[in-house]
Amino acid sequence: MDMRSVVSQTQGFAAFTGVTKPNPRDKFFLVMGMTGSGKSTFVGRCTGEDVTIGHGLYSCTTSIDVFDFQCNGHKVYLIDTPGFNDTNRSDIDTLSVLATYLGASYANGVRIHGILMLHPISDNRMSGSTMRNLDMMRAMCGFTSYSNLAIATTMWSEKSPLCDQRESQLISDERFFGGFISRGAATFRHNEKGRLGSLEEITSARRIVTHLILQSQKYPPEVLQLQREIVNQRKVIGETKAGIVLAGDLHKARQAYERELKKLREAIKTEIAQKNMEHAVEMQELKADLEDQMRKAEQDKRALKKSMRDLHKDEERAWEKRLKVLEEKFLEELEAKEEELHSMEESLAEVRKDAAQRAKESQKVEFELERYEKEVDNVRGEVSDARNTYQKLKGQRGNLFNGAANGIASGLSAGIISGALAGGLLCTVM
Ligand SMILES: Nc1nc2c(ncn2[C@@H]2O[C@H](COP(=O)(O)OP(=O)(O)O)[C@@H](O)[C@H]2O)c(=O)[nH]1
Ligand SMILES: [Mg+2]
Repeated sequence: MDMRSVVSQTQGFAAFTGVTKPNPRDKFFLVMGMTGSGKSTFVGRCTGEDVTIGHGLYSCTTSIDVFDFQCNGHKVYLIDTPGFNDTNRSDIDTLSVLATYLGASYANGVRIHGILMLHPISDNRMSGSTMRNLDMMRAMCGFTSYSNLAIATTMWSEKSPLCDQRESQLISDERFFGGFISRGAATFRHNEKGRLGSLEEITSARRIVTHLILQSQKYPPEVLQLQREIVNQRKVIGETKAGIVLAGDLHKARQAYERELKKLREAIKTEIAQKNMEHAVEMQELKADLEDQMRKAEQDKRALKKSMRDLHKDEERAWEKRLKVLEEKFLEELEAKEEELHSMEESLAEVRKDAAQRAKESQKVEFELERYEKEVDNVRGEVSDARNTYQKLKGQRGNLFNGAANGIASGLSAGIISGALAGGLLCTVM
């Protein structure tokens, strides 16, 4: 990752969380969908950065990344979010991360202008993960109109004859896309014929983003139900609509684990009584696995009790660590670039000296010298840009990177206060 993307992602994040004031023309679009549905690829195609290989700055831990680019005269921020089917993270943790950032962003006056939901058409498990992601989407948004939602199916290159049939089912079924479509959502086949990296892929991504921009001009942004619940109503995660869906599942899972554990304990006793030690050991292992899952479920149960303030503290700690790494990385890159510049300047001085002796005879030498001087100038500009950006951001909040983290916390209360002044909203979060 180069310096420019470090800076631009940090700036994007600061804009999304309301640390820096966005321009009224700026558009914030959430990108949602299952893990593996092509979200990061889509975002990368819009910005021209490879966000899947390098990964976003924050994605390894928070899984929310903000990227911006220009589209039809608007600065568009795409917010890449984690899906509710991640094997490395519980759905409750995913919801918590979303609630933290969407809450902070809303409290600081930033509005979500549209949502893009991606769905891999190649996915044939249309019940489990798909259903879960759609349920969460509904519960998090709770909109009356979904005119600012675009649903795009991806992975058409892996098309099978079943895909068309699957698409019709998704579109017509109220439990899948049908419910959103009847309330104004539009559907797209993203990159239908093209391959990854093709021009068609870029065109298709831009077409979808353009649709969202146009819709956002016709329909004012609605506040997400999750944002209202967590900020205005000061609910804990488990009390939000989305949290209730997850809590229900968690309860069922815990009951099932308990039943299984009870059965296993009895079976182990019987095996031991019958001296079937090999069997007993196998069952002990199974029991240990179940106990582990039970512990995780207990952890999730505790997570449901977290409020915006708790989430904030958790996230702030994580941020501080992450941002420190980030700053180091940035400075390391800057140092390397400065070193490169230094050696280029040295060799330029040599070449100049050398050329001065021969210049009069040869135009070619002069031309080459000019070219090299331009090259050095470019690097000089790059270093000075990076230094300036760093200073500017650092100055903005005392310290660039800590500023973004602290800004979420301090801005949250500030946002609520200004919200109270503007709309007679009387509530304090922090
Ligand atoms: N064939 C095909 N592969 C895709 C498409 N979009 C993404 N992929 C691949 O699917 C995988 C998951 O994509 P990624 O963008 O990381 O999904 P995310 O988890 O939603 O961010 C990657 O290997 C991508 O290269 C697409 O439209 N067609
Ligand atoms: Mg991704």
